[in-house]
Amino acid sequence: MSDSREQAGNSTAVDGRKVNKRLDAAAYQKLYKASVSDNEGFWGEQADRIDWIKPFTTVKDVSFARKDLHIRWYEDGELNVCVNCVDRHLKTRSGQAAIIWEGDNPDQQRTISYSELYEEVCRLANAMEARGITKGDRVILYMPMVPQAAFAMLACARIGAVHSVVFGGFSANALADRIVDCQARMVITADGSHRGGKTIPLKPNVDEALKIAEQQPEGHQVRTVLVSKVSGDSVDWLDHDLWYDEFVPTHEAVHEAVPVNAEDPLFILYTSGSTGKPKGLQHSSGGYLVYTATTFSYTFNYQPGEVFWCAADVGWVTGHSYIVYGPLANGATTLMYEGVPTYPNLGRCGEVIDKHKVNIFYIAPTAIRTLMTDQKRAIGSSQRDSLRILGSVGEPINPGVWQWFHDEFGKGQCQVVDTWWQTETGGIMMTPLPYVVEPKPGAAMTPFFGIQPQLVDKRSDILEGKADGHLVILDSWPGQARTIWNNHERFIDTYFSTHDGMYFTGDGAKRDEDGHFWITGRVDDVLNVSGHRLGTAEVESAVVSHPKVAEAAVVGFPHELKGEAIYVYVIPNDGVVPDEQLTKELRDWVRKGLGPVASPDMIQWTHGLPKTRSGKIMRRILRKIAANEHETLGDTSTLADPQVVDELIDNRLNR
Ligand code: 6R9
Repeated sequence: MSDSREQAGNSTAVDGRKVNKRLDAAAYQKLYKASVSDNEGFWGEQADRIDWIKPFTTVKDVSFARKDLHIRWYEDGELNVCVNCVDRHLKTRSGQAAIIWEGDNPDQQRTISYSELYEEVCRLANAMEARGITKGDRVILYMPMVPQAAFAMLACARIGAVHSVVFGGFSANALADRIVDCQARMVITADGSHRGGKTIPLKPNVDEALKIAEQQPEGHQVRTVLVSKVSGDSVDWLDHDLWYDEFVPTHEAVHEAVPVNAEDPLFILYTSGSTGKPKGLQHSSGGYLVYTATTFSYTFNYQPGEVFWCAADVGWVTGHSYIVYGPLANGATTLMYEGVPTYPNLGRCGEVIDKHKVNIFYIAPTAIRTLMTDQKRAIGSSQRDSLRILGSVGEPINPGVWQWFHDEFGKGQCQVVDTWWQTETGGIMMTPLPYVVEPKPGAAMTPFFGIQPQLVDKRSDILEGKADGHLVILDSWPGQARTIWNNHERFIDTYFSTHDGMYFTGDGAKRDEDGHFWITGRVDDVLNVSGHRLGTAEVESAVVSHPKVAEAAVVGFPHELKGEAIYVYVIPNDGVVPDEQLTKELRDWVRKGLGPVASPDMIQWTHGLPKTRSGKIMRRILRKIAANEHETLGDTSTLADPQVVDELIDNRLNR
């Protein structure tokens, strides 16, 4: 199969500059078709992007059948992910910037070359081994957006330990759940983090999380907490605590990387589902790295020497795949930003782009919408002429927002890629490739090589042509999550039981007359608040755990900036008279339980909830009321007590 990877490609003039397109539309079509018809051939060839210690002999061994579900890629190959992201670049680009770090405070920055990255990671790997961490052990990272977060991910990969990054905005409770679920042996954290000019405590949350974990039946296995000095706040000190900045530098700056099998887990990342507690999606070493390296290279048309900025947090999958692994596997320069896009003012993104000559900028629609609240300030005095490609991820991008991003922020000089994918997919699954596929504002457009998306109806029948249905993927790809940590049954139930023999994404999508895909959003009970995934069930459990609450139902409603916001309907316990004070208390309770991202936007107290006679809450009705669309409620005849609906409408909060 002719892979365009090695083809020099002629440079052509697009967007007012000379670019190396690498592919044209016809070549894309041809390569896409070949990547599906000879899937193993395609992925076998892409695997050459990385160095293998022991070459694999089989590319793919997959079954999506419920009874025999397994996903294996390159299964007898051995590699080391860290060596691929760091060591192998030392020959050609040891002095090149691997990571450019930009502080929350605009006066702070640090550039880390590939050779410095090597030394930092080796010291930490040695330090972790000195504390007894070995291959297969789980390590929780609860970190600010500082270089040490990337060092820690890579050091885990170097010794074959499995990292699980927990977003710094999550609460002690959420952290405790994850520490217990994956039975972590070490936590790497910081005293606190800087975001938007404020300091946010992290170490105190770790202390509290470990206390909570101790009280659970399974207990916890954490023997070391490694604390990086970031905020300078004073913290309590316990026997298992060690300062990163004192302990790590005492170790050698060379380390012999541990070979791992392609299917050995690289990381576990927790994400919300429609029911129960967050699931720990387990990702592989070999397949994941091949997939992120390939998608990074094609989707962003990355050219050697360019600066790539993904403005996500490393606590999300986007940060894993496109701040750390995808860029570094390609020997790229990746920019890591500590703060929020709006601090100290709305012009910060443009300033950072000018300061570091960013060529490719990848961000979530929710952040773009915030910039659009004051377009003049967002543009500020920045020039942004270094920009060549703009990317969007995390939720559907409204066509008007796309247009502004392209016309104003990108000055009409950039290709915009709207990339659809999920924690479960490991990397980008659909996107218009730059210079190749003419984008339509708001559409994820076309599948990546080897990906076979399809639309099905509720009976799992495949829909042809122009259609609207559940989005499924028919066959595996190397970056696919392999299982849910410690719960393979749940993995099968969640993703492979709704539509037999297919991976169900949980999203709905449309295909237009040209065959292009438009993602319409979740079809399950998962909310997408500012690009963060939250299960309605998770928020409901947090609400009902309050001693004055009897029952609750949570739905999302459209929100101009956040995309989706949280609306909570609550029934108080008998004898409790809800007032403003209690509403505030409940909001704080949920924030404390799940973290600030889950803070309810609206809390409506009620005497009842619309239930069917079998006791199921009819969320469809609650969604309509929350969206102030009660005129179009639809059929309510199956409700046990239709009067409840009138009360809910009379007292609705979103008018
Ligand atoms: C990478 C990431 C996944 C869910 C996904 C979908 C939504 C992500 C999107 C998009 C429309 C896009 N989503 N990208 N919807 N267009 N370009 O976001 O992972 O946090 O697991 O969320 O986000 O609903 O199912 P994750």
